[in-house]
Amino acid sequence: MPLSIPVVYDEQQRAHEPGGEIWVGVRTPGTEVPERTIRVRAALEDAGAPSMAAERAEDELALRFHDPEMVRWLRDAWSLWEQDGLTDDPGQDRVVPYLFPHPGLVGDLPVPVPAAVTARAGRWCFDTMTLIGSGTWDAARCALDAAITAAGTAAIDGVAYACCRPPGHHATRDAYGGSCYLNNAAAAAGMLRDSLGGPVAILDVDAHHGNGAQSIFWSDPTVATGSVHVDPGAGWFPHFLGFASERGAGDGEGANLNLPLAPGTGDGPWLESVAELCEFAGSAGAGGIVVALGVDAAGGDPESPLEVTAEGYRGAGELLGGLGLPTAIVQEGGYDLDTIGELVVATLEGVESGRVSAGI
Ligand code: SP5
Ligand code: ZN
Repeated sequence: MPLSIPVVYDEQQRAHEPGGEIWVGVRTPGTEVPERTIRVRAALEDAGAPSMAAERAEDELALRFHDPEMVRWLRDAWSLWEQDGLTDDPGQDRVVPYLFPHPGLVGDLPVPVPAAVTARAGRWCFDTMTLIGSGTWDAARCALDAAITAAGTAAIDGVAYACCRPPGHHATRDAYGGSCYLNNAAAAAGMLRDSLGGPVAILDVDAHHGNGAQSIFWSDPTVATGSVHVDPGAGWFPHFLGFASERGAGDGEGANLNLPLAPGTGDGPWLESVAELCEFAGSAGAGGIVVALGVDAAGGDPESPLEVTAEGYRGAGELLGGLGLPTAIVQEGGYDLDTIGELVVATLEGVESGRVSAGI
C-alpha cells in the first residue's frame, strides 16, 4: 500500500549550503548537507506518498517565537558579510562568529548589537558550527513555511510531514546553533495549537536534546515539550542541557520532559522512552502533537551513538500514530545519506499503521 501521509517540501531549501562546520577550530565537511532531504523526498516518492507545496505564512505568524533582532540578523547576515569584504579579507566564504556575549563576559548588563559585523555574528549564535551562506535565510524561512503548512494540514486532515531543512530544534528564541536557525517545530506547534484551540505537545525523537522548544515554551503550558536523546552528561551535544531535572517553570512547571539515554541504548529502552513521551502528551492534555523527527538516533549515523534500527523507528511511528491525535511530523536531524530515506519511510509507515490501530 502506498504511503498516504502528505509530504510538504520546498526546493528552496537546497540553496542552504553551509559549506561545512567549524569544529574545534577546524573546518570539517559537515553533515547537514542538501542531499539529505533530496534523499528523503526520493524515498517518500518511491513509497507513493503524495506531495504538497509549502504555503507562504505571514511573517508575524512564522517568526513569532524568535527575537526580531535575531531574525533581522539572519536575513541580512550574508549581505553584510559580503559588503564588509570579509569574503576577500580574511577570505571567509561563510558567516562565522568569533566572539560570544557569554554570561561570564557581560554579566547582567544589557547585550548590545555590536557595530562590527564580525562581532554581530556571535550575538545570536551559540556555536561555530552553524554557518551562514548566500541561500541560508531563504531556505530557513521556507523550512518554517513547510512546517506551518504541515501543521495546518494536520489540524484538518489528521497528519502531514514537513520534509524540512535546515533543521530547527536547537534554535531558541534568540540564539541559533546546532545546524539550526529558526525553530520549525515550534512554529508548527504554534499553528497546531491555534488551529485546534487547545494545548499541544512537541515530542522530539532526534538523537539530540530538543533544547530550542524546551527554552521557547519553558513557562508555557499550552505547548508541552518532551525529548528523548543521548545523555548530554555522557559527553554529547548540546552538552549543557537536556538533563532529566529540567521540567519547566512557572505555569509551565512539569510541562517539559527530558529522557536522556546512555550511548549504545538501542531499540528496547528507546521505544520505552518514546512510549513515555506519548503518555506525557496525554497527561499534558495535548489535543495534537508535533513530532520533531530526527533519524540520527539510528545505528550508523555519524552524529550519535544510540543504535536504534529502522524497525525501532517504525515502532516509534506506531506509538506516536497510536495516540490518534492530529500529528505534524517535522524533519530534524539524520545524517547517514544511505539510510536517511528508508528511516523516514519506516517511521511514516509506522505512524500510518498506528493511526489505523487507533481507529483513525
Ligand atoms: C539537528 C541536529 O541533529 N543537530 C545536531 C548537531 C550536533 N552536532 C554536533 C557536532 C559535534 C561535533 N561533531 C564532530 C564530528 C567529528 N567527526
Ligand atoms: Zn540531532
